[in-house]
Parts: sequence; structure tokens; C-alpha cells
Amino acid sequence: MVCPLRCYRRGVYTAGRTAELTGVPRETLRKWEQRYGVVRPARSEGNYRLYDDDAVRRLSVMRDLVDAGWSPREAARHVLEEPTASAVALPDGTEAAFGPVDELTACANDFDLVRLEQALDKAFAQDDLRAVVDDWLMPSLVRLGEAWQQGAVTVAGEHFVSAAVLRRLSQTFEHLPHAPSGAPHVMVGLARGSRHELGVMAFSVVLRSRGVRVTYLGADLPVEAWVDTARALRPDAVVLGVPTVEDLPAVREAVGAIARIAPVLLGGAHQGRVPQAEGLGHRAGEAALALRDRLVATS
Ligand code: B12
Repeated sequence: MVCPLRCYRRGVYTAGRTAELTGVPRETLRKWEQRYGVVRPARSEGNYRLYDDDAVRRLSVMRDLVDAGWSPREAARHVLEEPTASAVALPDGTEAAFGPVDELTACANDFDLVRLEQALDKAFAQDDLRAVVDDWLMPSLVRLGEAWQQGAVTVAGEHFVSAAVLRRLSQTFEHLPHAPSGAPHVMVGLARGSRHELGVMAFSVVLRSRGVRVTYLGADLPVEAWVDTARALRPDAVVLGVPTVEDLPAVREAVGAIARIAPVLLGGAHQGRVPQAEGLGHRAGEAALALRDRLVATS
């Protein structure tokens, strides 16, 4: 059954439901709480543990890391230290300027294309693409992911929305003017097997809007193709996304190979786990502006 928005926005879950949502057995939930302090569940009147949305998100990330071979201690440290979009407070006035950050999730429930395109129209009508990306689009996608993970939107609903977002970002990218000659040049994309391209695409839009020449290579690019293209184009920098834990091995391989040719920088939720490359931070728009300034200053 599809749950109305209210269910997950202020979600409160029993230990059994949290175990179902995260795939972490109940005994392990207790162990991770007591040994590592990853979550601090509230208690019901009967003294049962009650988990909220943020706890479910933390536990899911920790489960992914442990599944990917991390020790629970290391995974817990990562979960506690690394902020994500959902942990970042939105500035005042965000909803007035762009509309609610729950709007995309609501559209994933009702498949209303008109409403979805109106929400994108309203947000992208703002001049400041950096703010559109950091203050509305990325937080909206994080909400969508949480809703999908909790069963509050279907896979089809999530695809319906993310396809529309990708269309809008691509259209915005195409309508930006070409960079002037002599402008800094950045190659952007994802490693082999990695398909979450909305973050790197949004970053590319902001970068191009500030006069940088962006060669956007998209999703799922094998390491050999990265290397050949970097050798041929000699960009000033290469930027890869690391949106999921599963992307880490391919990103590490790509970084190792590309770093001999050009500086490699990373974005996305798991950027901090690739020691050979610098992370650009978790605000894609701001990171694009900072990178542009840096490249201009060193050119
Ligand atoms: C849309 C979406 C999809 C779409 C992507 C469509 C597209 N063309 O991009 C599709 C349907 C393909 C998809 C597939 C899958 N997905 Co998905 N997806 C999402 C969703 C809802 C948004 C993804 C996104 O754009 N994130 C970008 C931003 C919002 O998130 P971020 O990576 O945390 O980055 C933050 C910052 O680092 C920064 N940032 C992001 N990018 C960049 C880039 C630069 C350069 C910089 C500086 C900063 C920066 O902005 C963000 C906000 O602060 C997320 C939810 C989420 N929380 O991200 C799930 C999510 C990423 N998906 C998930 C999963 C599990 C999957 C699948 C495995 C599902 C499946 N069983 O098939 C596959 C894997 C596909 C693959 N091989 O890569 C999980 C990943 C958990 C993990 N393992 O780490 C998430 C987190 C959902 C969840 N809560 O469980 N997905």
C-alpha cells in the first residue's frame, strides 16, 4: 500500500518495522546503538524503542557500509561524522522561493506530470542556479530517496520524478552559453556501474552557468574511457561522483588511473571514502563555484 506523505515525514517506527526497513536484525540494531551510539531511539510508554526517519537513514547507510566490507566500528564513525543533505538545515525562505522540498515526492505518488513540471518550472525560474541546486533540488531528491526506501513511493514513482529532473537539468545545461575560449575545462561523470547522475549533472549545470567549459560524460563510464579521454582532452580537472557505497571500488580504480593525467576531485555522499582524491563537499552548487574560482586563479 502506498503510504500518504504524513507517514514518513514524521515517521516513528518500532524496532520490528525498523529492522524491516533497514534490513538490520533487531539484535544488531541494539548492538549498534549500545556499542557505537549510531542511533538514540526514544522510548514508548511501555519502554519499547522508537526510531525516527533519521535513525532509519543512518542505520541503512551503516548496513550498506558493513555489507561492503567495512568493520562496524569504522562504518559507525563514518555515519556519525559525515553530514548528508538530509542533515543539512535549509535556509529560511527556501520554500517561499522554490516551493516545498516534499513536492517532488508528492508528484511521485500521484504521477501528475503537470504538477511535476510546474514544480520544476517554479524552481528553475530562479536566476541563481546554485541556490536551486543546493537549497531545493538536492534536498528534494534526498526526500524522494527516503520515501522510496520506506515504501512510501513506488519504484515507478521515483523513476517518473528522477527522469523528469534529468530532462530539466539536461535542458538547462544545453541552453547555457558556450564557455569563452581560454576558460577552464572540467570533465565530469561517473565511474563504471554508477548510474546516479543527477548530482554530477546538477554540479555541471552550475559550473557551466559560471563560464567553465564542461565536458559531461554521464553515467557508467569504464576506466579505460576515462583515461583515453583525459589524455586526449587534457582538462584542468576531472570530477567524479560517488553517490553510493557500491560505487567505491570503481571510483577508486578510476581515480588511481586518471590522477596521473589530471587532478581528480569528488562529489556525492561517499566522496570522503576515497583517500587518493579530494572531496569537493556536499553542496554541489557551492562546490562548482569554488572550483571555478580555484581554476581561474591558477590559470
Ligand atoms: C534518483 C535515484 C535513482 C535513479 C537515478 C537516476 C539518474 N539518472 O540519476 C535510479 C533509478 C537509476 C536509481 C538506481 C538505484 N538506486 Co537510487 N536513488 C535515487 C535517489 C532518489 C536520488 C539520487 C541522487 O540524485 N542523489 C544525489 C544527491 C541528492 O545525493 P548524494 O549522493 O547524497 O549527494 C549529496 C552531496 O554529496 C551532493 N552531491 C551530489 N552529487 C554531487 C556531485 C558533486 C560534484 C558535488 C561536489 C556534490 C554532490 O549533493 C547531495 C546533497 O547534499 C537516491 C536518494 C539519495 N539520498 O540520494 C537513491 C539512492 C542513491 N539509490 C539507492 C539505491 C539502493 C539504488 C539501486 C541499487 C536500486 C536498485 N535496487 O536497483 C540502483 C543502483 C543504480 C546504480 N547502478 O548506480 C540508495 C543508495 C544507498 C547506498 N547503497 O549507498 C539511495 C540513497 C536510496 C536510499 N535511501 O536507499 N536510483
